[in-house]
Amino acid sequence: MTDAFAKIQALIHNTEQEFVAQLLTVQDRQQLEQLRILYLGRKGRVQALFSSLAQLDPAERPMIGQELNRLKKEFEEKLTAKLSKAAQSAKTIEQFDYSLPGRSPASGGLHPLMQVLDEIKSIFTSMGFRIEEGPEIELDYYNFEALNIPPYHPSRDMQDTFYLDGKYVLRTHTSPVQIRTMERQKPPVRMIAPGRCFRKDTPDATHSPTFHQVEGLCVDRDISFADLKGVVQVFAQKMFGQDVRVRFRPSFFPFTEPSAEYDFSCFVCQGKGCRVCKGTGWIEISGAGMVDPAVFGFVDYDPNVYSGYAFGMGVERIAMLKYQINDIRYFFDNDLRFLEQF
Ligand code: FA5
Repeated sequence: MTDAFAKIQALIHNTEQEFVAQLLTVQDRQQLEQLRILYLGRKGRVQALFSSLAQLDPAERPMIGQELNRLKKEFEEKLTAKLSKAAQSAKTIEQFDYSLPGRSPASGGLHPLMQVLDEIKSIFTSMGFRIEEGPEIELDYYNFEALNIPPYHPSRDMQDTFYLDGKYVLRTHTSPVQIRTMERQKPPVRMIAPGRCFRKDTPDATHSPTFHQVEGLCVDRDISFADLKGVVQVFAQKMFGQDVRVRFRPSFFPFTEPSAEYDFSCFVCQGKGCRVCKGTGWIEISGAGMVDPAVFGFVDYDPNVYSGYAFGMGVERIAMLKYQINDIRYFFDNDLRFLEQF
């Protein structure tokens, strides 16, 4: 083997390695064309190797010639493969229409009941009420006893609930938060307590076994029933506009004296009477009354100094009025066709 033979073999080896390395760094069709010219062009590196065949011993030429043909073929194939790959990705890019409007991600929203609760909270806080909370799994003591409902009292029947054991119940109303707040705080008290309640009620258009209430409590010197009526009237008008009518009816709750229930005029029939208002023209919204002095006894407030009013409104009933929904069960079916409207 001559020196020239060894030298050209080393050159072929290096050229091949450099080509492969450079091909890897090529980014686009233009660079690919430059690489093709550099190696396979008329004045390219493969052609230069062919020209150096003349320096070889004639017996050595066929072997190197074959080697160079193999190299040329390999470069051509590799360049073609890379070119078709580049063409394909360019096509993918061209097929994408950048002028199309973007797809906005589906965003969640607040449940209509939560929206109504937020509105109720903001109306009451604007009137100086603070927001309090209490547990949904409540002690019998707070849910009943401290509200002047002893174990034997028949009014327990109206709020039958789910008992967890002798001591705990799923709270039937938000009124226990009255007691918890008064235990913690001396008068004056002005608070609302929104939250979930549970009863063994058979579902119908206006009743659900799980529902929400907003409790209200105001205790100070010289608080009268007129204050209660004024606050309820302002709330009704802020929530439903000037035309809504409010009526108070006498009622009974062991923890208020005197007690009342108040209704708002029915949205469906404007007070004429329909299925939703059960023919009465009114929808019952809330129980209310003046805090019974016996309740003050449980929290150590002096009934000779302080008086107060309390109410417990049904949030679903308010939402039904607000959005003209004629069946409470829609709120709990979890049907997106309903929920997405809010
Ligand atoms: C009470 O729950 C008393 N705690 C309210 C109260 C508070 C009176 C403070 C006095 C002082 P009542 O059981 O009437 O009262 O319920 C109050 C309101 O909750 C009802 O007017 C109604 O709007 C709503 N409500 C009651 N039960 C259900 C139910 N099953 N489904 C939907 N809403 C209900």
